[in-house]
Amino acid sequence: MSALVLVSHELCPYVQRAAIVLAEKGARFERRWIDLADKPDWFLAVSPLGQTPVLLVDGQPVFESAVICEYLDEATGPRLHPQGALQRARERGWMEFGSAVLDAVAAFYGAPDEVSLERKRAALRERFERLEAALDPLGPWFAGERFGLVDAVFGPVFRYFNLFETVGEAGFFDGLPRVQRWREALHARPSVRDAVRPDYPARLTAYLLARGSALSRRMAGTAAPA
Ligand SMILES: N[C@@H](CCC(=O)N[C@@H](CS)C(=O)NCC(=O)O)C(=O)O
Repeated sequence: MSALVLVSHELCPYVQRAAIVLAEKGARFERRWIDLADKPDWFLAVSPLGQTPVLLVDGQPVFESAVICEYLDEATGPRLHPQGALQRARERGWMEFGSAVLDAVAAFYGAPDEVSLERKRAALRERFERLEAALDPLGPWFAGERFGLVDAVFGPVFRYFNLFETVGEAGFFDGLPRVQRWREALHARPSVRDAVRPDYPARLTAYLLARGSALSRRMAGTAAPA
């Protein structure tokens, strides 16, 4: 078995994907934490885009989270991707969609003013309505009874909403029962739960408060009255 090191940032949702897949595989791996605000030279040497995650496999870097997940799925059992080429392609498409949802989440928490915050909220809601239509009717996972790579991608997406709800930003999943059930199943999955450190909520809160965004002001209780 190769020596695996997952180069990580404490808040990075893309890192979490790889950590979830590693846990699902039961793989032994080391986590090496870095500060993206102060990237060490050794990290820049192995990360062509200067981004986390990077997986070091016997010292050889693999970058881009989807590529890391696919590599791990090919290299170690049990397979998380489905057997059929078409089904695999479809799930890869929804993994890409997961990255677009992460962009929409960042646009929401980074929205500079109240008008754009509401616009970004609506855009995010539209993404989840799309997912509702794509999810397996019985669940609990994206495609039914098999936990797949696409499920690993969405664990970190839903984690943001745990925090949003504690600061009164709720209702994103109202009327979307399949999405709600999927979110709950992911929340309870040990690989998803353990993909972040225990201080993650406090760190994310500090990060969001420091954005200078409409959400930061709401969180700090300084939003202008509507
Ligand atoms: N497409 C990349 C995105 C990774 C990414 O955006 N990583 C962020 C942290 S979550 C990063 O390293 N940002 C630092 C930078 O871009 O300088 C992937 O899927 O791995």
